[in-house]
Amino acid sequence: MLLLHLSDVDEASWAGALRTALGDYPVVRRGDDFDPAEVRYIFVWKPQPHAFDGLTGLKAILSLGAGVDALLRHPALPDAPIVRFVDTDLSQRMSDYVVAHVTMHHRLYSRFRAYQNARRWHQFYPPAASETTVGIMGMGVLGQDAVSRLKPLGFDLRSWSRTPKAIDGVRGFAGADSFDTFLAGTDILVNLLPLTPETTGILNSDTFSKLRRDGLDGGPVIINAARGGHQREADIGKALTDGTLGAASLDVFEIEPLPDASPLWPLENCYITPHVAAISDEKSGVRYFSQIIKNHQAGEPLINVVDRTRGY
Ligand code: NDP
Ligand code: OXD
Repeated sequence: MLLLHLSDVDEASWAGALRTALGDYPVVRRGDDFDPAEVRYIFVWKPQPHAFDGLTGLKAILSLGAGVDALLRHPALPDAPIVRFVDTDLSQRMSDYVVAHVTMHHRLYSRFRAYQNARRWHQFYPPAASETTVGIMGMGVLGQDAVSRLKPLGFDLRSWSRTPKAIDGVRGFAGADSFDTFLAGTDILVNLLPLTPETTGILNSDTFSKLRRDGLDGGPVIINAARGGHQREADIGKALTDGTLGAASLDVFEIEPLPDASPLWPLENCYITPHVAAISDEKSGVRYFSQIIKNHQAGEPLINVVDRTRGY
């Protein structure tokens, strides 16, 4: 039996689509009449504290999100394998966001917007893409898709990950020891890391001060599409105001929704989106998770299982 426990999405719609995809396999929702001991799979997003109560026969936890940081902090998380969402549709959506914001900052959008507001005609030429270095933190599923889409645009690319990566056309840096060298050549810093104890607060004043200063006019730029816990918002506000950073694109925040009182809202060089960089699409998600259940029921191993000791 599959139990759905989804918050902030249309759970009824997902349940209907999963029932269609899984045929005879029983699919239940909270509030339905079922025996929790019969549940073999639970499909979760932002599970409540009691979500796993009584699930004594659980074989796997299926995460609607690609990021599992919040799930791993659940106080009553059972010791079952966690399968996270990995999908070409999700990767495409994230890369759409990354490409849009990298391109916008490379073409000095903030500067020309200010000129327009001032009715000023001033021919200031942005650099060629090949003269601009995009540094991506996190070279997993999403980071690799992002570089594959930025490469044809001609950007100079570098990556930073925990273990070394050899990707054609991307200069790879790995581990804490190489972080400063990675930053020193980066004009546009893109964060696609998972949130773990090691990566918490990594977007801070110290990091910003190490980015390349003589590249992009107006100063280096950060783009965070991963988790709010990666960023120190007080440091970002300060850096955007004192010129340490030229601009920031932020899709995620320390507290979501971003509070009304946040000093980031009015900053003209801060581009805020409400955690919409990439959504787990229902059609793709149903295809992915129903196939995982079918394969697992047929004796095949689970895929994209989270490594709990690494935290992602
Ligand atoms: P992956 O697990 O596939 O990739 C993670 C990458 O980060 C890997 O390259 C890994 O290194 C690297 N990494 C992990 N820890 C460290 C560290 N301490 N130092 C350096 N590098 C490190 O994740 P995804 O690409 O699938 O997703 C990334 C994140 O994106 C998710 O965790 C989620 O938080 C976020 N996300 C946000 C969305 C949004 O709408 N805003 C939507 C979807 C995801 P290595 O390769 O060596 O293991
Ligand atoms: C995710 C997200 O992790 O939407 O998938 O943030």
